[in-house]
Order: sequence, then structure tokens, then C-alpha cells
Amino acid sequence: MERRGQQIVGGTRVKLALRRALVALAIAACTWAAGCHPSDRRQTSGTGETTTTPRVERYRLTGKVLSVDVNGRRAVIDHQAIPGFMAAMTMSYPVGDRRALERLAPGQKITADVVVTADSLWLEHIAILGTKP
Ligand SMILES: [Cu+2]
Repeated sequence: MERRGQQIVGGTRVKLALRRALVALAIAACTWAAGCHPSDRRQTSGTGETTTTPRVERYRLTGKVLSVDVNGRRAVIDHQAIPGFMAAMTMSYPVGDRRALERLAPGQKITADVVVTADSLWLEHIAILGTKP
């Protein structure tokens, strides 16, 4: 669903809340999708105790841009399987770097880093490979 023409004129707090909601939505959509299973972040140490140290993980993504939403800071990517993290799927990803987002256009092949924390994920280091299939 896309609401054209609707703009949020609230302050940073509203935008932040919105962004967090979108991130949560992206993770939920990803988790519900078949074959998509983010790795369990709780690890059991050798002594048997469970640690919950926050971790940042990075995965290499290769895929094709389907659509770009610069104001919404998101891009929909049809991406290949990400070993150990996610099956091949079409998914909307948050992109914090607005300039990177502005360079993107549907049809481009890209590589990027998927940065994953305990409660969010986004794309970084987006590189455009070309527009050939
Ligand atoms: Cu996914």
C-alpha cells in the first residue's frame, strides 16, 4: 500500500517512531516468509550459560532493485539466497543512506551489506553492478 501525497510534517520524534515501525514491519515480514529464518542470537557458551550480548552481523546481498522509496528510505530488492541468513526472496529493506538510495533505480543489479542487529536490519555499502539481467 502506498499513500501518495501524504507527508509527515511532525518532528524528528514522529519520523523516528515511524522508521522504527517500518523496521519492525520489515523484520516481521521477513520472519514470516517461507524459508527466511534469521539466526538465533542467543548462544550457549561452553559452560552452559546463555549469553545475550548484542551483536551486529553483516551478510552479503546480491540482487535486483524493483522499486525505490527515497522519502520512505526503503528499497525493494529481489535478492539471491543469503547463506546462513535468508532464502532468496523479494523484500523491502530500509536504507539509511539517502544519497545511496537516490542513485538506485528499478532494474539495477546491486550488491550490498545487510546489517543485522537484535532488533533491526538495513542495507549499507550499496554498489550498482549494472542493468543487465
Ligand atoms: Cu527475508
